[in-house]
Amino acid sequence: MIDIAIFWHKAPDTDSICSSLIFAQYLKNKWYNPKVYKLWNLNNETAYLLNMLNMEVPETISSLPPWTRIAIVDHNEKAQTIDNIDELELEYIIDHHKFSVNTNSPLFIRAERLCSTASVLYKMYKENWLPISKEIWTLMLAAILSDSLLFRSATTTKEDTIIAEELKNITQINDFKEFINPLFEAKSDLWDLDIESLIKYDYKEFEVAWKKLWVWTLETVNPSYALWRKDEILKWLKKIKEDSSLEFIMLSVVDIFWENNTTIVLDWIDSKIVEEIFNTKVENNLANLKNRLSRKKQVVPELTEYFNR
Ligand SMILES: [Mn+2]
Repeated sequence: MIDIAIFWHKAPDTDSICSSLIFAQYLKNKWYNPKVYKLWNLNNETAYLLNMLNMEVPETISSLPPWTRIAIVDHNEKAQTIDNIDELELEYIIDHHKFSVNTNSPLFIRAERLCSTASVLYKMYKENWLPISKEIWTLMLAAILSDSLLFRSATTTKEDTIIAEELKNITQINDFKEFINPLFEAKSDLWDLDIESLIKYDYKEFEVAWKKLWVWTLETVNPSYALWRKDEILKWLKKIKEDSSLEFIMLSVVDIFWENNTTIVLDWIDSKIVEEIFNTKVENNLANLKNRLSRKKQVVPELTEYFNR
């Protein structure tokens, strides 16, 4: 019988999915019988990875029966998780983001300031002397390389690079670039996406001082795929901002090869905010945020501070 459900955040990235699968194995070692679900479709990068490793794609859900015991991975904000979270028994949070969670009962929380949730899980396995299969080692490495954008992101720590070196020895994947580039390419393959899927590829909703902010990041080796559809994107941003009563919305197109962030900004109100916070100019709805590759470290903290004022 399944006794605990594990899932990752809406609009998932590779770290969140790998980490859910890695944590499922961890809980099995602790005599649980977990099942991993997804709340959203996989992006092309993760689909490519699971296919490469011959791993099953988890079933999609939007809610679970009341009192189901759950573990949430790579997120902790209500806006990003399963719809009926308040009816469920939250037992575990494994994460590496800022915290804004209120819980009704005691639970296990493990979060560290590392580049990926997979790095946190690597340490948990080591500390507990748990056995790990080759597949799980590979998922860990993929998640670390993906979330750190091959160590280019400002979230990367010394510890992450040491963990990656240890994983290199174990997996015998010696050329990180050769291993991760096809994944980055797969993620950047946005031609066939309709505009709604494109802009919802990796959005995150935040609530600051009762205001709703949506911050998108589209990591790609081909930023032109998104930028040449700017007008269509702006129409959607407008619609979403109105429909969801948002205070602020932005979409960062992050060039992971040249390490540059071009952000699409909707209106003059948002433009003023972006200009003030990031010390830049918005022209034709575009702002150059330079090498701000990391949403969690170089974008969200500034926004949070601004809206808390
Ligand atoms: Mn992550």
